Amino acid sequence: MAFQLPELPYAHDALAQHGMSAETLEYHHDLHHKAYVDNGNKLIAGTKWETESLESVITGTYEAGALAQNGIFNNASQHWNHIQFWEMMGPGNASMPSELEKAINESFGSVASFKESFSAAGAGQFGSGWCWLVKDADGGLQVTKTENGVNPLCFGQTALLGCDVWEHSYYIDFRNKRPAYLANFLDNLVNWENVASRL
Ligand code: MN3
Repeated sequence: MAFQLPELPYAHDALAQHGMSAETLEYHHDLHHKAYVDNGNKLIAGTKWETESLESVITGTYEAGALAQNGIFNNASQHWNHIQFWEMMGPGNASMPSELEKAINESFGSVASFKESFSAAGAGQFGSGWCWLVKDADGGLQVTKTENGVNPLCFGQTALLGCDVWEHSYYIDFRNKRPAYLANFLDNLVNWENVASRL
């Protein structure tokens, strides 16, 4: 089915006081995310993917190591990643629900240790990509990082939290300071209620 750019779940300036400016969201949502939608729609037109769900397009076109050649995968996965990303943030500064805190403590020892691991994954992703908190098929949580648009769906994992570490996500507000962007994301931008709802 044709990809559609969703509205942001909050106003463009709603996250500004939490470290993500309206200008960043204007570029990132209105231009970058829209481009993945538009390019994806052009590429799936007339193919068997046109009638498939977004998730099926992603898992059906993923080929490890063949990303640069795979325009349908790249645009479909980035479309899905950004839908999740917008929902995973919020202006409400939601505190972490206890069931999520318990699951994080069980897998990482503490919330602080989880944050350290997540930030290290994001800072250590060479070039464009994402860092994630995922739930494995066996129910355990782990932190991962992926290149370009690759996401947890490719590995049969559930994405609980993801952070976009492409430069377009942080360069306006944080310039080249990706670790500062990641720290601000975890401390001020994450909607922990949304993350818990994905458990
Ligand atoms: Mn992006």
